[in-house]
Amino acid sequence: MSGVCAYIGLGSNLDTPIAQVERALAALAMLPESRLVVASSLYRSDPLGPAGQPDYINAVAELHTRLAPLDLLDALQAQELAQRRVRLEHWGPRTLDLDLLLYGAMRIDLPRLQVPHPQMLRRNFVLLPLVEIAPGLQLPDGSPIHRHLAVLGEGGIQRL
Ligand code: A4P
Ligand code: MG
Repeated sequence: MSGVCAYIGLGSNLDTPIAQVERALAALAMLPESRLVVASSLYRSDPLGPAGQPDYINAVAELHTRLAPLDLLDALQAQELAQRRVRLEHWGPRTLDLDLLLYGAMRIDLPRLQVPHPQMLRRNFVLLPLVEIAPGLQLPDGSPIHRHLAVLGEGGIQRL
């Protein structure tokens, strides 16, 4: 399978988060017209957003896919639903969050889909697993991911 190299961010902080992330990775491996190339380690991270919520488990997966970006987003949202995601409040606790971080070097600015994911450069729980599996990766603007991670530092996150 060739196609485009896409990166997916996974996050969970409810209902056995490690199992939620592992189940989502298994589902990514089953996506049509796609191949799961590699998944990062799992990381435990301090919650960003409303206080008092449990720690998150985060990971990043590399997918080679022939799915168009919106079809891939549909598949990710279907999996969030399949894992009965509870969407109570913005940035609040959730059973599963799947973000399309990067889709090759494409930039997308649609109401339903912005790529690169608008928040990714502010989140070391995204960049650290991403650098683990793709240390030489660059953003569409040519800037190296590891440089963005160096700006944020590695506080509040622990590799399992
Ligand atoms: N959407 C647009 N672009 C994208 C994209 N690149 N990937 C749209 C995925 N979705 C994208 O998302 C709202 C809409 O974004 C979707 O309908 C989709 O069409 P959502 O996840 O349903 O909404 P939300 O939960 O209200 O907010 P948001 O901003 O998506 O939350 P985030 O950014 O996903 O953050 N702390 C730690 N430590 N670890 C975490 O993983 N995650 C969050 C959630 C907060 N704090 C966290 C973590
Ligand atoms: Mg999201």
